Amino acid sequence: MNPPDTIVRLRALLRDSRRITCLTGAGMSTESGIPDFRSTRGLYASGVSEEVFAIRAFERDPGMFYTFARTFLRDTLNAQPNAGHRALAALARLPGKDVRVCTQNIDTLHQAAGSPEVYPLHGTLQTAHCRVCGERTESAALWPEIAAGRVPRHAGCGGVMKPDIVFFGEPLPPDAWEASARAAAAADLFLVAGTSLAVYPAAGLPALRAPACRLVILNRTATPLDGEADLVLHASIAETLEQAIGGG
Ligand code: CNA
Repeated sequence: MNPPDTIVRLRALLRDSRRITCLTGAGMSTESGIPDFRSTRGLYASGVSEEVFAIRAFERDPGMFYTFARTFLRDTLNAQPNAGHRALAALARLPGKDVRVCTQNIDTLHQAAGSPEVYPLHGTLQTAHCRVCGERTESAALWPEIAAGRVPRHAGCGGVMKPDIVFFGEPLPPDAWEASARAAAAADLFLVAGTSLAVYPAAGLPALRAPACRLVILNRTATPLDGEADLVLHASIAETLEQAIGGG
C-alpha cells in the first residue's frame, strides 16, 4: 500500500513531465502471472538456475532450457497485460506526453497493452529462429514438441530452434539499446518499474539521464538507485500506476 501523499507526488511528477522514459523489468508482469527472477516467489527461489538462461549452457544442452520452458513459455504465451501495462499505455495517449518504454521483459505485454514506443532490450519469447539456417517461426508453433519434452528442431534442416531472447552472454539488440540510450538521455522523468537493477547493461540506463531529469523508483523491494531517486514507492506496480494514471 502506498501512503496517499506518494500517489499525489507521483501524479504531480507525471503531470509536470513531457518526456517520460521507463525502464521496466520482470516485476511489471508478476501481476499477469509470470514469475520474476529475484522475488521470494521468483524463478531463482523456486530452484531454476541462472545457467538455464546462459548461452553457453543452451549451446551445450538446449534440453535444459526447454524443460524449464514447458511451464514458463506456456505461462508467458497465455499472459495478458495487467493494470500497470495498461496505465503506461494510457499515459502515452495523454496529450503532450512522449513516453518510451525500455523493457527487459520478453513477454511483449507492453506492446499488447498498446504502448506505442517499446524497446525490447532482451528480445521476445514470441518468436524463435533456427540456429543453423536462421529461419524464424512463431514460438507457439513449437509448443507441441516442447510440451512433449523434446527440443524443437527446424523441420527442414534439423537445426535446434532458439527463442529470440537475449541469453546471458549474448549482446543486446543494437537498435533497442540505442533507442533506449537516446530515450534515457532525452527524458525529463525516468521511471524504473519492477526491476532489481541487477542485470547490465540495462541497469545502467538510468545513469544516462540528464542531471535535471527526475528519477522515480517503483519496485516492491529496495534497489541500488533508491538513494538517488526523487520518489521511491515500494508497492505493487499495477495498483500504483492504476491509482496514479488510471487507464485500466
Ligand atoms: P528481477 O531481478 O526478478 O527483479 C524483479 C523486481 O521486481 C524485484 O526487485 C521485485 O521486488 C519487483 N517486483 C516483483 N513483482 C512486483 C510487483 N508486482 N510490483 C512491484 N515490484 C515488483 O527481474 P529483472 O527484470 O530486474 O531482471 C532482468 C531479467 C529478468 C531480464 O533478463 C528479463 O528478461 C528476465 N525475466 C523476464 C520476465 C518477463 O518477461 N516477464 C520474467 C522473468 C524474468
